[in-house]
Amino acid sequence: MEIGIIGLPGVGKTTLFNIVTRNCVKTGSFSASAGPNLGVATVPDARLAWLSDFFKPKKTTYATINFVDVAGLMEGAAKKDGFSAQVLGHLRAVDALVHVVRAFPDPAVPHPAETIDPARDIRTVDAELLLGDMAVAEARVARLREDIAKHRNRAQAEKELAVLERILARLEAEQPIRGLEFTEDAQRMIKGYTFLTAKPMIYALNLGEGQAFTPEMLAGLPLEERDGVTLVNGHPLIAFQGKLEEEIAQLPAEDVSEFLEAMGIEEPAAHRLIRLCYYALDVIAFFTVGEDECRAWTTKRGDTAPAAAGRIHSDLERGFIRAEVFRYDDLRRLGSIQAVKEAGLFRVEGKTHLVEDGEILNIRFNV
Ligand SMILES: Nc1nc2c(ncn2[C@@H]2O[C@H](COP(=O)(O)OP(=O)(O)O)[C@@H](O)[C@H]2O)c(=O)[nH]1
Ligand SMILES: [Mg+2]
Repeated sequence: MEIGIIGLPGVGKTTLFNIVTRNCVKTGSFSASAGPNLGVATVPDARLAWLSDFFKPKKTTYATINFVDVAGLMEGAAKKDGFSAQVLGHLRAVDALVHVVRAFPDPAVPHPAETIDPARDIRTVDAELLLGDMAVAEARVARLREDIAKHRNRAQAEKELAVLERILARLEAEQPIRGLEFTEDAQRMIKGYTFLTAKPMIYALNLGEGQAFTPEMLAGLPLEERDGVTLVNGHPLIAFQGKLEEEIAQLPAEDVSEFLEAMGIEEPAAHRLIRLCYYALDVIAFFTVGEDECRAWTTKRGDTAPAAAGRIHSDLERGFIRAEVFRYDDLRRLGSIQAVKEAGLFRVEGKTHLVEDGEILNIRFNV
C-alpha cells in the first residue's frame, strides 16, 4: 500500500512526510527541488500490542504503509507541459493521495499565491489533477479514433472508446473519475492509465501552532460528517499542526504522551492520518499469531480468506485449504484460545469466508 503526498509548494508536504514516517528529511525550499522522498510508516495497532503481550513471540511485526513525498504541483502544471514525468511516474503507482493544504500563517514561508486561502488552494490543485487526467484521456481518445478509422483492433477499440468518452465527459463537467461506476471489464481497460482523480484522496489541512480548525477556513466547499469523519468534497479531512507534530514525531516514545497532554493533542496526527488512509482505501487489518511472530496484515474489506492469505504469501493463496479463524475481541474477552473454542467461537472456514477486521487467521495450505 502506497500513499502519495501532493500539494502546492511550501504547504508542508515534507513536514507531513516526516510526521508519518518519523523521518528527518530537510523541509523548506530545499525540499521542493530534492527528489521524491520515500518512507515507511508503521501502522499503530493497540490490538497487536496486546497480542504480542499475550503470545510473547520472538518477533512482532506491525503493518506498514509506504509514503511518497513528491515535488509540489504548480498552478498550470497540467496545462503547460503536463506534470513532470518524474512526478507522474511516482503518482501513478500510489493507491491514494494525501493532499496537503496550507492554513498556517507565516510570513517567513512564502505562498505561491501570496495569501493564505485553503479553499482556493484545494480548488487549484484539484483542477490540476482534473486537467492532468483530461490530457491523458484526450490523447487516448484520439489514438482510439485513429485505430477505429484504420480498422485496427476495431471491436476492442470501440469498447474502450466508449469508456474513455464517459470519463472525458465526467472530467469536462469538472468531476473526478472516482465517482463513476465501472464494469469489471471497463476497470481492466482503464487500469493502465492510473488516473489521478480515480484514486481515493484525503485532505490534510496544515494548521499553525495553536491554530484550531474552523469550517470558515474551507468556506464554499461542501462539508459533511460521516462515520465520525469530516468530509470535504466527499473526501476525509485531517487537520494537524504540522510544525508541532513534526517535533512530536522526533520525540523518544516515552516522552510523547506527556508532550501531547501538555499541548492538548488527543492523538498524534500520524495515527489519525493512518486511520484515515485505512478508511479511504477501505482496507482492514487481520492478524497472524504464534510463538515465532505476531503480525498485523492489511487486506481489502470484502476479501475472501484465500485473497487475504495471498497478502502473506502467494503460496498460501494458491495452495489454500482452509483457515482457522477467531476474533481478537473474543480472545481478549475470554482470556485463552481454549476458552474461545469452548464458546464455539473458533471456526474452520473455507475459500468463501470473507475476512473481517480484527480476525486472527491460521492458514492451512498445501503447494
Ligand atoms: N509556521 C509553520 N511553518 C510550517 C508548518 N509546516 C511547515 N512549515 C514550514 O514551511 C516550510 C515548507 O514546509 P515543507 O514541509 O518543506 O513544504 P513542502 O514544500 O510542501 O514540502 C518549511 O520551512 C516548514 O518548516 C507549520 O505548521 N507552521
Ligand atoms: Mg517538500
